[in-house]
Amino acid sequence: MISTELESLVASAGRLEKWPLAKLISLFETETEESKQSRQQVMSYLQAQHKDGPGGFVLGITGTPGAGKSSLIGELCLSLLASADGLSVAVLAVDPSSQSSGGALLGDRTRTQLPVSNPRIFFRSQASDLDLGGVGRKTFQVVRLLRYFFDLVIIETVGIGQSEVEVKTLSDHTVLVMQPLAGDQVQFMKAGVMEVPDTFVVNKCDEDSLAKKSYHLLKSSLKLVHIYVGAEGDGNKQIFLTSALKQKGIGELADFVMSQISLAGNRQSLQNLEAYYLKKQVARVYGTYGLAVLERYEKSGLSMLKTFEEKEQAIFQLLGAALPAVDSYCQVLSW
Ligand SMILES: Nc1nc2c(ncn2[C@@H]2O[C@H](COP(=O)(O)OP(=O)(O)OP(=O)(O)O)[C@@H](O)[C@H]2O)c(=O)[nH]1
Ligand SMILES: [Mg+2]
Repeated sequence: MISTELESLVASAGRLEKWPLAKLISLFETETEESKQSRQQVMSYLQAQHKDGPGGFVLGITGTPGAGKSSLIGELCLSLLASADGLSVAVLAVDPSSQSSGGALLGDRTRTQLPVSNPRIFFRSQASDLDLGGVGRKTFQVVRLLRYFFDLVIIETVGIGQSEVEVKTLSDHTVLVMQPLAGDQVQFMKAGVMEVPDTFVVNKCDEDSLAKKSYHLLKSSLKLVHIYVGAEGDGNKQIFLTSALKQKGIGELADFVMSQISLAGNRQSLQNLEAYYLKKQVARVYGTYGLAVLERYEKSGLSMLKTFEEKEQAIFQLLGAALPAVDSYCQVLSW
């Protein structure tokens, strides 16, 4: 059962009202007992309302620091809002946490030029978890919520190795944004990172000659690692050349994003995503032992539980229950 207060918050968020959305997101980012209970109520309610799952398409945008991700997202949103009638977009910018203070710089709020007063767009900045590089638990929680309210959820994260893989698990489509290539970046491509993105964008192609050169250099570099660029299909990937500064190539990228949104079966299921994060949570606290217990429990009863929160609570209760047994065993040994 959902409380009346939460029900009205969800209804207002469903109308894309900014303050209720922000309040709900905060509930999903906080790890208190109370917020967990509220989260469970909200998720059960939303799941009951959306029998076919959430409709939102998740676009992950990653890339090296300063490649122009925020600027590009700003331009892309403007183009999407202008061309797609009624499309609603949420942007979740995951800032790298500052190591010294543990807080986020939240610089993206000022850099992304989003028409934030537009009722069809919502922007949220989030500090990344220190232990996980680019995206983490909080990002997962917020993305699974936003997918119920928005047609498109864009995640911006700085690409630093592992985070590309993380953002890919959260996203239905992943885009790697880079700057026009220099020779040393070709080396970086061999590190296995290039297999991760579905699509490549070379931003800062302010001049056409630079755009052409970048396209050919990237295409031939990708070929070296057996990634082929060309028309869609046959496992080919695409390269887009953009300039956020001069608004070049943005319309093409927006059209491509719209085509991805409209492709049926192009969304990963929320269940898979939740199962992945449950495993991750368990492994983080209890390691391989926890994973072994989870695997057995999944076969016997965990799958009967409906929400991620119920499952999380049940497995952690079970794993925690083993500790008193260990204590009594140790006591027996010490006698
Ligand atoms: N010349 C040129 N500069 C650009 C372009 N896009 C972004 N910039 C500039 O590049 C710098 C970084 O842009 P951001 O959009 O903040 O890049 P980012 O990838 O989001 O940066 P982080 O989030 O800090 O990793 C800013 O000074 C932008 O003005 C472009 O198309 N051409
Ligand atoms: Mg940025």
